[in-house]
Amino acid sequence: MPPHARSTPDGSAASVELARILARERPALARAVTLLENERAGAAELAASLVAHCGRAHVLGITGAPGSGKSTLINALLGELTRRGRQVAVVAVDPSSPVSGGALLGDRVRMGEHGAGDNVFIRSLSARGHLGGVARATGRVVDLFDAAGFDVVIVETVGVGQSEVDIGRVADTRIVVCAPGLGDEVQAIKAGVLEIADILAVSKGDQPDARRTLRDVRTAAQARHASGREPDVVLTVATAGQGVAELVDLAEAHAREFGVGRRAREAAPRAVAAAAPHATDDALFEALAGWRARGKGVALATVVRTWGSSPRPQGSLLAVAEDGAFLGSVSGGCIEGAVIGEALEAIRDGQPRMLEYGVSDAQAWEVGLACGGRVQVFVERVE
Ligand SMILES: Nc1nc2c(ncn2[C@@H]2O[C@H](COP(=O)(O)OP(=O)(O)O)[C@@H](O)[C@H]2O)c(=O)[nH]1
Ligand SMILES: [Mg+2]
Repeated sequence: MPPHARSTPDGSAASVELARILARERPALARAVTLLENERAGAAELAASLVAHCGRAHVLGITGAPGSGKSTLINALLGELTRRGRQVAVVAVDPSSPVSGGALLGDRVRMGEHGAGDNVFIRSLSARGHLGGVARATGRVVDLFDAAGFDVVIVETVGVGQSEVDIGRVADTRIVVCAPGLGDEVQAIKAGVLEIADILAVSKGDQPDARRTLRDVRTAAQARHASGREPDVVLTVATAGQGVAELVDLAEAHAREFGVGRRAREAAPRAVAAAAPHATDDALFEALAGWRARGKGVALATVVRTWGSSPRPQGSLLAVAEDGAFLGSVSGGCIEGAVIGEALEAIRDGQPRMLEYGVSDAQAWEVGLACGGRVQVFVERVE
């Protein structure tokens, strides 16, 4: 049983659903994407509860101008990655097209070849409503697939500056696709693509202009050498599967060198930074009272028992508001995400819960209690 589910023995609908997600049950994944994409009630809580399970997937960002061959390349990558035994999820983001639109339908048909397999899960996201929605939904859906245990999560976005999704934020390895001709390569360089690319893939290598484009892109990549890491360059013919294994090799080498879990790494220090300045109990209760006065639901987490080298003593407090604001600390930052997720659920369902995390427990690795020790935390809604 996934650890998170075990820590909520109340068997609430949300914890059952989370258990199904962690078990990578496809209907649960599909429901979760829809919930997150449409920001329905419960989306923020689900997102918060996923965080503790994230950080293992290799997130590949694939970006480039429309028509540059991203979807075709992803289709080829799916073949190569599954041959290598990887479980792969794809999030295709195209804010300019509705889900049923031609471009995305085309994406689905091409990528659909692999969609039926248990090792591949593909979803398209589109902008619905307000600005910022796609970016937030994309990050959350990537977390969902990461938490569900996919080894690789591929995010397809339209070229730099044309998408509100900042691929540099989301992806561990950023692949920029440059198609031959049309001055795309020059455009790409102008658009600052070189600054974000870890790997430059010159697509449609079977086209007459491809060699020249490859030369131009190589020259541009070398020029960046002075200002940072020189991006790798690879020529691909996705329609014939050429250069695809090499691209996967380069991506995997990049992950080995720079690690994965960029999103998780960015989120974790935030949690630590916010939690670390030990709020005095007075300050914490003052904040709690302030949130309640503004009509927000609130919960309080209390460390009730510690073993070994737990970084926070018994009686340490963490206050959480329904919008995700929090103050205080129950650990060195390593289980705050999980506890906040539980607190949000407690605010919603009113059920108090006792949680346990620790190195002597099978859960330890799952919750990333890198700071050691073992801890029991009681979480309750404050009325
Ligand atoms: N000749 C050739 N055409 C390709 C190749 N890869 C993609 N295409 C074509 O380029 C067009 C755009 O591809 P698509 O993958 O939809 O581009 P995206 O908009 O970047 O996702 C399609 O007509 C593809 O068939 C390739 O390796 N060689
Ligand atoms: Mg596409």
